[in-house]
This record gives sequence, C-alpha cells and structure tokens, in this order.
Amino acid sequence: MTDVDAVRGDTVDDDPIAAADAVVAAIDPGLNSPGVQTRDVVLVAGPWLAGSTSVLAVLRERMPQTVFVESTELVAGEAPAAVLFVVSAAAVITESDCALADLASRYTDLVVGVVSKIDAHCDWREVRDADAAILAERDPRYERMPWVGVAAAPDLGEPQLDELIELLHDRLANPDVARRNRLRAWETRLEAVIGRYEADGSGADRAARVEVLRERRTELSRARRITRTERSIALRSQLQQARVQLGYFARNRCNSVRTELQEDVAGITRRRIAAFEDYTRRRADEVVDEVDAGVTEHLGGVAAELELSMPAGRALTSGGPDLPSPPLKSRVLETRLMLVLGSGFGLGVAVAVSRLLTGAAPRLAVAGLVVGAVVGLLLAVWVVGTRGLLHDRAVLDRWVGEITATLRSTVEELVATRVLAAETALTTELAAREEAESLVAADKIAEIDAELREHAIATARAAAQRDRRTPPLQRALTAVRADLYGNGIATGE
Ligand SMILES: Nc1nc2c(ncn2[C@@H]2O[C@H](COP(=O)(O)OP(=O)(O)O)[C@@H](O)[C@H]2O)c(=O)[nH]1
Ligand SMILES: [Mg+2]
Repeated sequence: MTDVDAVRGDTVDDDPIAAADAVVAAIDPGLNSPGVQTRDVVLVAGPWLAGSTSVLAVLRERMPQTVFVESTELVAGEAPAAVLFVVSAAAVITESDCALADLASRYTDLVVGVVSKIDAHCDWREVRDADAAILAERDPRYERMPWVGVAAAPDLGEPQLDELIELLHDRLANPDVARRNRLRAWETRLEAVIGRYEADGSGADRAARVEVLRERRTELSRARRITRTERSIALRSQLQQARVQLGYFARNRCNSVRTELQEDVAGITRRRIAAFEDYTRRRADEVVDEVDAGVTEHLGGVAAELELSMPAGRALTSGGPDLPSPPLKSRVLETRLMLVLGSGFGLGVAVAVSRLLTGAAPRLAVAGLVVGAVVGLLLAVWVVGTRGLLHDRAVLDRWVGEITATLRSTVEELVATRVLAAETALTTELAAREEAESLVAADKIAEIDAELREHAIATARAAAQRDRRTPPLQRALTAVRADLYGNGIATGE
C-alpha cells in the first residue's frame, strides 16, 4: 500500500485520474486504462415511469452549470461523474430495478438514490429505507449510498428538490470524486477481465458445445449398434420365413399336379397313352420352373426389403428332375396269357352262338358258324383290348405317383439350395455393408473426438492462462477495493 500511496501522493493534486490509474499500475504496469471515457455529466436514470425525466427537467433548470443526461444520451464506455438513481415512492424496488442500478453505476462511484413522488406517497421514508436495505444487501458498495426524497412534478404545489440539490453541490465539490469514479471503473473492468479468464479457464463457453459433441458421439455408436442388430435379425427371420413358405408352396404345386395327372390317367384313351409320358415330363418341368420363379420372386422381395441386391438365380446346369419312363412295354407274358384267355372266351362264345343259331334254324348251320366265329372273335379282341387298357391305366397311375414323389423331392431340394445360397450371398453383402457403415461412423466419431480434444486443449490452455494472469489482476482489484471501500483515511472520508 505504501507504494501506491507514494505514487498517488505525487499526482493526486494535479491529475486524479492518473492517481487512480497509479493504484493499479503499481501492481501490474501492463494495466494502463480501464477502457472508459470520463464525461463531466450527471446521469439521471431509473426504471420506467419512476420520474427520471421530471427530476432531470427540474435539475436542469435549478443547476444550469451542471450537465444532466438520461441514459440514452451516453454511449457505451462513457462514464458519468455522478449517477442519480430515481425510483418511485409508490413501491419498493424489484430485482430488475437493482440490475438497472448496477448497470448505471458501472463506472461511477458517486451514486445517489432518489425516491420520487414523495408528495403522493406519505410512507416514502419506509420505501426509501427498504430500497436502501435491498441495495446494501446486494452489494456492499451501496452501503454508503445517500438517499433523498423528491417531488419533481407534484400534483399540488412546488417541486421539492432542495435536499437533492444541496447534496449534489456538496458531493460534486469533493475533489476526490474523479479519482474514486476512476477506481470504480477499474473495479468493474478488473472484475470483468477476471470473470472472462475464469469462464475461459473453466471451459464454461465450451461446455454446451462439448455436451452436444458427447451426446452426438453416444448417439452415433448407439444407432450403429442398433441398426446392425436389427438388420441381422430381420435377415435371419425373413430367410426362415422364406424357407417355410417356399417349401409349402413347392409341396402344394406337386400335390396339385399329381391330382391333375391322376385324373387324366383315370380317363385316358389308348391313343393318348403314347403321348402321356412326354406330356407328364413337360408338366413336371413346368412345376420346377414355377417353383423356381416363386423362389426368385420371394427372395427378391426379401433382398429389396433389406435394401440388398437380388440374389443370383438357379444354376443353369441343374435341369428338370430325372424321371423314369412308365413300365408299359414289359408285359409279354401277361399279353400272351390274355391272348389265350381271350381266344378261349371268344371260342366259347363262338361255339355257343353257332349252336344257338344252328338249333334255331338248321338250314343256316354254315351261316351260324360264321356269325359265331365273328362274334367270338370280336368279343375276344374287346376283352383283350379293355384288359390291356385298364392295365396300362393302373401302371400309369402308379407311375404318376412315383414321379410326383421324385418331383417333390427335386423342388424341395431346389428351394433348400436356393434359400441357402441366398442366405450366404445376403449375409456376405450385409457384412460388407456393415463394414462400410462402421468405417463411416468411425470416421465421424474420430472427427468428434478430435474436436473434443481441441476443446480440452484450449480449455487447459485457458486455465493455464487464467492461473498466470488472474493473481496480479486479483491483487489489483483488492488494492482498488481497499482504496474505495476498505480504507477510510485513504479515501478521504
Ligand atoms: N405525484 C407526482 N407525480 C410525478 C412526480 N414525478 C413524476 N410524476 C409522474 O410520473 C409519471 C412519470 O414521470 P416521468 O418523469 O416521465 O418518469 P420517467 O418515465 O421515469 O421519465 C408522469 O405521469 C409524471 O407526472 C412527482 O414528484 N409527484
Ligand atoms: Mg422519461
């Protein structure tokens, strides 16, 4: 303190501003200005409708040698010589009024509390005391703030501002006012600079951004995990479903073609028997193609739903089923037996017919013989033919049963093979896509991490700077405060 006093001692008489600056410069020579422009004016400020304009008007009239301004007439960074904080006697001040007082008295030590409209509110003294207590509670520097009651625009009678005018004359005449105001500006300035260092050092400005980055990072990895699980579950269940549905479809097609062919066999004529085998083979091939098309369609749908590419179709080498021919020709023995039985039956009928005819008309014995032989022959041919046809139908019916069983196992195998192939293809593709997406996500996460690291480094750097810069500033602030409020002798009060 002795250094400061000594420095001030040299200059206080001729330049109060330099004297105040010396208090700070004694601690840190780098601090050369609080960055405000001192103006020799009195600021009249207060909440809306409190009566500032009325007070200002009367004061201008009564103190023509002093300049009074309203807050709109000051630009940012201009420090008035004194501040009149005008509040209405109608009610006690609120938080926003206090904030206004803080703002108005940022760079000024000489602040006077003015309670207006005391003509209309006879309890103004209680309001004044309450206001004074509220501000003193808010900041110790308001403790010594003087308060006066005024009536600048009374409803009746003359304005009452004598006490205020006297107080102003008295205070403004004090030679220490300019120095104290300058110190007050220094106090605000130092507090702001320290506050900024503290904020930077604690990373307060970056906290929101860092929080957003952390959230985005978590969200990214969570989303990545979920899509991966969802997709593989979807693929597995879709393929399972395809296996069941397509197997059912294949069996169904086989059953209906068997029924259709067996119906054909039941009514088949001798002429169609020869062509039936080819026809059946064609139908079997058609069934295979139909099932194959069904499989292609279904798997295509699965792939489309999962946004994967269409799995490959059936391998060209695997043709239709390998079907045996119907065993229609290997019945020599049976044919012979049938011929013998048929001839025997025909002979019997021929003998019976010719006997009948000869008995009825002996003259026609020869004709009867001929007719008998013809009828017998026809009957023998019919019996042999019909027996052959029925036999062939039975053989074909059995054959149809056998080949549809073969067909069924062929199409079931087709379904199983194709679904398995599709599973392999789709799983591989899905894995490749997962891989690519993981890379993209990893890139994004790395980007976020880089930014987070940058923030951490910048915050650490700011913290180091705070630790380096704050102590001298804090010392300067302590000195300023001690001079302003702590040391009665030094302030001349
Ligand atoms: N009764 C009474 N009314 C006042 C007094 N001073 C101002 N007013 C009234 O309060 C209202 C606001 O006054 P004004 O000076 O414009 O307040 P400002 O908004 O703070 O500038 C006006 O209607 C004034 O007539 C006073 O001392 N006594
Ligand atoms: Mg006004």
